[in-house]
Amino acid sequence: MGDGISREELQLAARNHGMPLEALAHGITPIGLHYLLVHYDIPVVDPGAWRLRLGGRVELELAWSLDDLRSRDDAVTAPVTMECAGNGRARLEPRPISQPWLLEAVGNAAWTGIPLRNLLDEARVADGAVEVLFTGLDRGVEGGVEQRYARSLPLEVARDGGALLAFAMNGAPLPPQHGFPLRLVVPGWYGMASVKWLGEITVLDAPYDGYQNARAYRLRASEDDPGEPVTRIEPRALMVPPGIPDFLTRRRFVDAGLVQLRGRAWSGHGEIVRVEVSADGGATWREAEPGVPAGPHSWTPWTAAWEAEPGEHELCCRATDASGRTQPAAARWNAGGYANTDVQRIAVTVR
Ligand SMILES: Nc1nc2c(c(=O)[nH]1)N[C@H]1C(S)=C(S)[C@@H](COP(=O)(O)O)O[C@H]1N2
Ligand SMILES: [Mo]
Repeated sequence: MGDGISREELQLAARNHGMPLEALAHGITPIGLHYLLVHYDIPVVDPGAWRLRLGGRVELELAWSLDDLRSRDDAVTAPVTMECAGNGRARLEPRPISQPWLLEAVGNAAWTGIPLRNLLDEARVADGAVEVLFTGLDRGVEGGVEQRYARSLPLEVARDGGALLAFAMNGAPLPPQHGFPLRLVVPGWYGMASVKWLGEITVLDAPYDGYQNARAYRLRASEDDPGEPVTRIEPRALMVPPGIPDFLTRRRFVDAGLVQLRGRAWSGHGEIVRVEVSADGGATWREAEPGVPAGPHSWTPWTAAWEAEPGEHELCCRATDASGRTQPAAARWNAGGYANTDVQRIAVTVR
């Protein structure tokens, strides 16, 4: 794994950083530690000139300034666990060439904004509507197609899925890299749905066939398989790597005795019902103790006591959600490298 990382992959990895796994200790991820994924360039947006436009299959076309949105009295704040669909991609063999995430493309921020549903209701969605399209202000070329980053959601998800139009992150104005002045946050869905630098919302009467829905973000067995769309987050548990790291390999050194393992687990398919840990590379498992999440879309903290005996160990953890989904021992390959949730493995020397 990791062999032959190309200059292009390194270039992406240097722009788009992950959350260092020790930051799993923070229930709310500090802004600078939240992972970051930007397909093109971070746009520079003039907040005075900016407007959010809502049109398409609606009875009233509406527009709001940033002040309009910020001065409304229906803003809510919710902690939402966001994870990139490509998290785990660089663990696949062969490695699909894109942003080479290992395990760290996750964060849990407190987002403040207006429920999307309220704005859709004000514009009155017309008969025949099936999807809602969200178009960002960022532009680029991807797969040979020049585009603004844009993604659609099924109408029922847009209306009833708890989506927010967020203008603040952890109580501060959205920073440029996370979507200033306004972004969508879709709880439970992989990060690609949460369009940043939002410019327009368009209610559609036919499924969107643009690049980010029809070509990217599909689970494909091969490049020419049309595949299935990537939607909700598969369950995953991660642990704070215990002890201290070796600088280069990041192997851990832990003192013998009782070690309190801790981490977070999340899923977009239902609440976390079980977290298990293994100290022998997944040969035997035992139950960890899940705690209480800060909200319905916020990750679940967990702890597990480990009696560390001198020698070499491989620590693992895995989550199971209320839908019965769990994590595989071995990676599941697909051409885009999406939704790979094979269990975390941490090499530990106990001394
Ligand atoms: N406009 C726009 N929105 C976007 C993206 C983008 O490149 N442009 N990246 C998406 C992807 S793939 C992810 S995983 C999340 C990352 O959000 P974050 O950088 O705030 O963590 O934003 C999504 N929204
Ligand atoms: Mo992503």
